[in-house]
Amino acid sequence: MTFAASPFASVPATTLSPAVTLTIAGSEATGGAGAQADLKTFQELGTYGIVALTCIVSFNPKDNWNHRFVPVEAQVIADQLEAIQSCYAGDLKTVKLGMMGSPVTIETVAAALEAQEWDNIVLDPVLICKGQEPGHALDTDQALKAKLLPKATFVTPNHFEAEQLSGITINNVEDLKAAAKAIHEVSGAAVLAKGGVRLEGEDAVDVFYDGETLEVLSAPKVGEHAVSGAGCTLAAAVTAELAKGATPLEAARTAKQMVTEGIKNRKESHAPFDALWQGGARA
Ligand code: PXL
Repeated sequence: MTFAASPFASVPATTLSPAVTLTIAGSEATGGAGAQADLKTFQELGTYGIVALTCIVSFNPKDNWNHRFVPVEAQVIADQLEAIQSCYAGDLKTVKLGMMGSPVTIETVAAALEAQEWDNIVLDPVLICKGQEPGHALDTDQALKAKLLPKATFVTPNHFEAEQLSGITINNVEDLKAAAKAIHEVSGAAVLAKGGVRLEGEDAVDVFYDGETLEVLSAPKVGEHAVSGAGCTLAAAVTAELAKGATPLEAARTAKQMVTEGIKNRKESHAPFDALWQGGARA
């Protein structure tokens, strides 16, 4: 039996049993970002998607759509991961790390990661969440850098996160390249640093660097506004492609293409931002 290949599948999902992909991430209730975006991406790219929830984010329409954030108790995160890792032992080799939200969550996740071998640990270094208390957010950022960044095999910082992780101010593509290199030096991971709509110019430009290959991935900007779920979808698509056996560079190219199509075919709502649709290439 074969599965119909998604238009993005640089590596077609032709095996009987789909590759398993886990996201350890937060719920974003409106479905644009977080675990919901990850699962839709996994499905679209033909992997078997699983979620362990770290927190629940509910935008607040009465307060400028700021984030209401509720962490999932550490023991409940550990329980989810115990169930998942026992269920798919031997099969589960690829994980995506999304929003963690607290130092204790990061410690819990780091311990679960250490309980087994991984082929791919894709870290979307979600550093801030609007609505979190600043002191708490800083502790979370430090824990993420200390405990998860060193475990990552692939990191996908956005403009802000790339500045924070590299210490470099990013105003143009050359700065983005320098930041990608610096983040590779500290983590050893392949890096896909996202300029997105934040850098001036006609194109949304991202930089891939894995210690050997430096590649600028570029696509014409679709509007000038960031779309909800673009970062989550990009990292989830990298995760799915790696799980199917793509190289990091192939995975990055496929992910960029999927995000571009998803933004072109985005979903409007009453929120002041649109959300990427993972089925964009089917539209
Ligand atoms: O896009 C970053 C992100 C990740 N995870 C969750 C979120 C958001 C942004 O809203 O809510 C759960």
